[in-house]
Amino acid sequence: MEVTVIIMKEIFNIAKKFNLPAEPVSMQECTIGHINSTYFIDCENGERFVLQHINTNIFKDPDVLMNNIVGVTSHIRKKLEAEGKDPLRGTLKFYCSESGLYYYKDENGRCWRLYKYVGDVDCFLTADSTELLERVGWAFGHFQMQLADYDAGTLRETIPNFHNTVSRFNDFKIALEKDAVGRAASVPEDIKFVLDHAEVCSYIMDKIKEGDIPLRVTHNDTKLNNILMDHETGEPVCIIDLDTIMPGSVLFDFGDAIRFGASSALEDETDLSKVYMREEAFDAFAKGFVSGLEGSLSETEIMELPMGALIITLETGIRFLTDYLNGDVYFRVHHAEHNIDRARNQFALVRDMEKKMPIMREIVKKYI
Ligand code: GN1
Ligand code: MG
Repeated sequence: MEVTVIIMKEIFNIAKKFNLPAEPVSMQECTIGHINSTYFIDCENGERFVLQHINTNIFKDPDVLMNNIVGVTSHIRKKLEAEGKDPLRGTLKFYCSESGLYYYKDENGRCWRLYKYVGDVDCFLTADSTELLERVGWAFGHFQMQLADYDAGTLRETIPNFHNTVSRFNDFKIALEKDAVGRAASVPEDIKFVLDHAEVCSYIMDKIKEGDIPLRVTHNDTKLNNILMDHETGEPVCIIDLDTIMPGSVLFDFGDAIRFGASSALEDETDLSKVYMREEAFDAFAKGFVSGLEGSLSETEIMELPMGALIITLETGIRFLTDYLNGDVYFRVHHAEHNIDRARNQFALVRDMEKKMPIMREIVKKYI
């Protein structure tokens, strides 16, 4: 039997543990995403599901992970139902496995989960249209509003210190000291870039500690491709990739969305002359985001949005560089230089944001 047939059979057997309504007949692997492995499963009755292998090296406790996700999606589902909207489109529906849990542990100890595929949607890796970015911004802002009354006390941290840039910097220092795979000597400029930015790493954490920036329930991974848009109307439908929903700052979600969606290039573009922050994209996203939050942001939060973008971009670059130094143990890479390429790309974006900080501040001022 061909390897792909064996894999398909194995994947189907795992999917069947979730009491599928009909026999699975075909499967397609989704290659986007640096952490989990994702498969689309088509059943004989025409229904489609998404099966994911949870990366438990990273999400160490699948019970905590799925409790957060099921809690949050149930909360959103109730709101959608009350508003007369289709909950099967507006949020993800996860299925219990035969064990009664929202994941299945196979005989090799691997954990899997299954949810219903949301159809007739588009998912973008880049966005030229400012109109699209304004809608995406609105949707991520609205998502925080949907969770504004969610009991944050029931949420557990799936990855502790996820957006604690200071602790990301410390992890980088440890990786540098260990130099586990002997790569440090080959990337002196990138290392210097991070060391030169040591002080700014505490910017958001200090504001949170001082009480200037409140904690909210945040998504924490607001990449453009984590939102599904209606294929017909172009309206935002559903926010996906809910693994890192935790208490956090609005600056994290805004920042991560800008570093990805307002960049002129993909995250791993190696021609750095092509990498810059598009002001008009920043403006459109900021406009949508603030309006999605329906006046609930403080003036300080709005004025700090540009620094949120800079810090999260810097943090992501630090994480890529750290993983490069550690020997590519965290992010999925497609070639040996992938993590260093990504890190340089993020640092190029940081440099551009540093230059454009006054412009970004002028932009957000309009939305106070
Ligand atoms: C990872 O799930 P995915 O691949 O979209 C990472 C994010 C990074 C992103 C960089 C749990 O996201 O934090 O911003 O890669 N997710 C986790 O592209 O670490
Ligand atoms: Mg993710």
